[in-house]
Amino acid sequence: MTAESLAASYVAPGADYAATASEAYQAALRVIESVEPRVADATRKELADQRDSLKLIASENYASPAVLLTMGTWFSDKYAEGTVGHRFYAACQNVDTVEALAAEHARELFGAQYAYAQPHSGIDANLVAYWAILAAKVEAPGLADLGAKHVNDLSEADWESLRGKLGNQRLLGMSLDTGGHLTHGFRPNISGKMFHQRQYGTDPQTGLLDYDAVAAAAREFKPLVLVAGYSAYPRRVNFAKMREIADEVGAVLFVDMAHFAGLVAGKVFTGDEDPVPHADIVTTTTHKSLRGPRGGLVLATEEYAPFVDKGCPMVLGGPLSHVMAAKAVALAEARQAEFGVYAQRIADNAKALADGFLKRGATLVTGGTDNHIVLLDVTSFGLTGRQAESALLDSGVVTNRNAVPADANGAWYTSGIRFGTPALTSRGFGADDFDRVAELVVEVLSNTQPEGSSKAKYTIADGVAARVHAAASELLAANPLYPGLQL
Ligand code: DSN
Repeated sequence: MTAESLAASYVAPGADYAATASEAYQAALRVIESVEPRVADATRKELADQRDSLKLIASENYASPAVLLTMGTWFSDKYAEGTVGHRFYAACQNVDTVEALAAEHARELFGAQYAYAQPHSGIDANLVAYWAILAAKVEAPGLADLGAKHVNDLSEADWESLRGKLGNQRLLGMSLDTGGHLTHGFRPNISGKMFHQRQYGTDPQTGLLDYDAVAAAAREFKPLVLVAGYSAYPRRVNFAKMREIADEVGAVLFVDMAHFAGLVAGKVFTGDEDPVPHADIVTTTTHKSLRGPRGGLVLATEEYAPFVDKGCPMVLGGPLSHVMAAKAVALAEARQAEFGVYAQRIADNAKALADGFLKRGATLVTGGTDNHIVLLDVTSFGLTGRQAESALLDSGVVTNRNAVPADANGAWYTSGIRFGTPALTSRGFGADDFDRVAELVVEVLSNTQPEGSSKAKYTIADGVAARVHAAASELLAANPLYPGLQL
């Protein structure tokens, strides 16, 4: 499949699709304009800006017009607390339809026993998962011991005792600076306050996950929940090994696949690298490599399904029905054969980007990538992540700064830049384009100097930002975003 046909396959499946989408957006913007023209203007400008920048933020993508349009409907106006067929509100028959479709597509796509499409975001999905585990492993046996069926039946003293147990459980997850997520037990996050937490890291020499070290930490700490998954680790994880570790210490294996769900959906990660057959609960966002609307999703085994299904009222209020509808559309797209081609290209392009950096002498955390992420250590350019991020942005390259393991500059200034390939791959970028991206990034960073001892201020040599932005615009014009879509 050529880059052009790949891009076309998701934004323009029919001959007049782009024209139809153009008409739809033009009409919508006229309506918005009649009420608040500044919002219509900002909406047009956002598309123009996204069209003319190299979007390399690893957690972003471009959803199809079908997904985007599905979010702009009257489903937004409907309350539907509860679950399919069991709502606390009347007249939810159409929400039932779209929620059931989203869950069905998710189950089929990932081979999961159960799927829950209500979480509004990744953190909501993770909170639903954590509380489902606590409900299954602590609350339900606690109620049984007390001979009660429902928490409302408990005396004040028994409820206090059970609440104490719920708040006294252990979680072991990957540390933020080695690539884990805030919600994996980072103390400033609620996950680090709900649980007694401990963090595992990566090998200080290689930057790679050390399963023996994870196993040793698990044996010593004996967590209720072992968390696997990452936001900034540029390598694959062996979930069969994580399962073995969890089983050895009697932990529940929870995998957050928010970043790489598209690679699982597209069957790039299979066998030991596919978390779904190995984990008790898997969560994801739907808007990253999965290329859907902004939202969350929980997959679970039958054991945990009844607990996840109580995400509302446990953690969530009313679901975003319009977003669940868009999840159904996006998951239907991800079930098409072309999505597998797209997912493989995400990984191939990341490799091309990493190779492009390495051959130009740059330093990468773990020395490369085998997923969709490339983590560049910018200290060799004499810069902080903050300076590098800003200099790249001035040059039309949108990235985000990210900590590297044991980062001397901390989580705010950082020493790294995280790159991801899902978005530009959606535009049709191929390996040669990503090599050129590496060249442009290195050109900017090699020509950027810190100002004095500041960790934020910097100077770019004259003409470099404009020259790189012009070169980026050429690449972008050859791989247009939403080709044929006119506002
Ligand atoms: N903010 C997301 C990311 O960029 O990885 C994770 O929450």
